[in-house]
Amino acid sequence: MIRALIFDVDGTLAETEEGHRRAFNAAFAEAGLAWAWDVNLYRELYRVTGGKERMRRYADMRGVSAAEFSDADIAKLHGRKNAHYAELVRAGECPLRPGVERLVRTSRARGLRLAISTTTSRVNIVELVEATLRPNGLALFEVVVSGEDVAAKKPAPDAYLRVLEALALRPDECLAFEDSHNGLLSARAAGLATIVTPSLYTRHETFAGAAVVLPDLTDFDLAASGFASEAASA
Ligand code: XBP
Ligand code: MG
Repeated sequence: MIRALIFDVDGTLAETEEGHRRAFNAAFAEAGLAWAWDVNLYRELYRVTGGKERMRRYADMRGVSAAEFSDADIAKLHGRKNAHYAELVRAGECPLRPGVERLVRTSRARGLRLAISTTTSRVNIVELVEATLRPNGLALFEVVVSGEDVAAKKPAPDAYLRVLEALALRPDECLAFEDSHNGLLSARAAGLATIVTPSLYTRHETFAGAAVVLPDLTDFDLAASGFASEAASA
């Protein structure tokens, strides 16, 4: 019996990665760094989950040492990147993906519990959800676990395990929604059946182990998908 739906954020709720990429570039330019991430490079860097970790990987690729570019430098730059990202989100540049709002609202209305499990920063979750699921979008989600709340980001299962613990539900009582290979690995490692809707930066990835892979959530119907749920029996 499915009692809760657990959503990834970036790429799943909304097509956000172009927003993140542009925001990184804006922060780099503002800091006087001659760094610019194009789409192809970002696709490669995207395999590293977490914006700070992604910057560290890029510094390593360029042979820039931790002494020259410290964790404090990264944290400062990441804060500016998130500020630029917030501006883009507020300007409507990262709309929800098709079918997301319908699924979120109908599921809630039918008594399913909703949660978020993501590696992105909490501030980015708040900005996105409040800008796209008006009014009070965040209140729709009973549990929100961000990258800052866990020791290990996806593909580790930590973010999903934390959500399950907070919901006090077993994995077989929840469904995960993901867009990426790393997200799928994370959800599966937590024991969750996972619906995958590949996004702009993950379309080339493989999704072995997914319950189903769909272009988006437009036609997703929990009752018709074969998962028994509180909503279906309501
Ligand atoms: C996607 C990520 C994030 C974002 C950037 O996470 O890997 O790092 O690209 O966000 P998910 P931050 O799909 O799990 O939401 O800069 O805040 O890390
Ligand atoms: Mg994602």
